[in-house]
Amino acid sequence: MEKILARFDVPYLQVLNEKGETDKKLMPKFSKDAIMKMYEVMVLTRTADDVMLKLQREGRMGTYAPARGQEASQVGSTLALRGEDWLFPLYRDIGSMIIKGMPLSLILRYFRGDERGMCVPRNVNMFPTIITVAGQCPHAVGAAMAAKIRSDKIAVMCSFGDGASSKGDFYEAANFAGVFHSPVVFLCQNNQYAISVPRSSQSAAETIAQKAIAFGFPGVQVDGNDVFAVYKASLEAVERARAGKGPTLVECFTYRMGDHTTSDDASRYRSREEVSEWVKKDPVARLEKYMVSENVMTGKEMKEIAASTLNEVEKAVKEAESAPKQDAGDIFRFMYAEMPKRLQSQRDYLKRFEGDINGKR
Ligand SMILES: Cc1ncc(C[n+]2csc(CCOP(=O)(O)OP(=O)(O)O)c2C)c(N)n1
Repeated sequence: MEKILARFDVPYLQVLNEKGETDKKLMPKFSKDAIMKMYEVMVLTRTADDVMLKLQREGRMGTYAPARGQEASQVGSTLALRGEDWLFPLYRDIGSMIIKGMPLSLILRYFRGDERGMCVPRNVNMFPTIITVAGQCPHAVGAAMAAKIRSDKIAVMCSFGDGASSKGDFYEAANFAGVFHSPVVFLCQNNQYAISVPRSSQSAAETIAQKAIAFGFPGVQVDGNDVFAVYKASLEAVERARAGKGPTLVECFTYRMGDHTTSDDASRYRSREEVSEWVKKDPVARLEKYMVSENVMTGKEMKEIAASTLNEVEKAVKEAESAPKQDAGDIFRFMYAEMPKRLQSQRDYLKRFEGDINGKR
């Protein structure tokens, strides 16, 4: 006997195309203010990104992972969350962190090497950003499982990259999430590269979204440079989670326009032609085209937003740079409520060199 046991679909969603035109049937209901807010945070993310790159080149910032090109994926997804929902971000997620309420000055401090920058304020339901690729996936699912046990009607969003989708941490987390029907949204920002490894070498699967099927929950691929589509798919996933219907994988098909980090040179592994094809799909420019044609905002208002966001970023930079110098012991302080002996001795060892660290000797 031979028969087909199951068939699966992997949907794709685009609402706003490269010309700035929307599919009216799919367009979510947004007020003019909501669209303006979306745009403002996307511009703030891009401005902060540009400023941080310059600061790094001037020696005023540590290694930084730019978000340029991924603003729609970050802003559209996190906007679907409420205050009580949790976000587990990755290092590149400044747009998501801003939306979740993380003060920009703290984000800047973190990338300046100040551990206190990731001491997330109590009223912000976000875990500190994690550098270990995919390490946030089990944490996020654990939090979602806990929420379910406590009957908290919340959703947890786990943000990660295409490279992270090849890690065991992701598979283990996704498996648990499926089995325990956890209220989690796996938000994969497929920016086409994991440092120099292209998506084609990352996985033989046609989409990352389809990986969800193996774990027993739905996956959808969205145009990650279309803030409306990202929002729509993320909101559906978040509402499914809150309603007790389990996890969803949302793959945002996007592009990292800049280098992987300030220590990378992307021109060594990808062509100018490839980058310029993606520049045509720029998420910020696309939203601008829409806003102008739909009379949501004028060019003059856009210029005002550019000036006010630059102002906001400069204020945050001043705040970050004028923070009191950190104690060398701080890198240990935020790890455990009670510091284990092993860490105490490492801290004491480091403290002996503190003068050197702060340039006092
Ligand atoms: C466990 C682990 N292995 C390797 C690294 C080094 N590393 C940092 S970022 C990165 C690529 C991650 O790519 P992806 O998940 O696609 O996210 P992206 O950086 O492109 O946003 C690697 C290999 C790391 N931080 N953690």
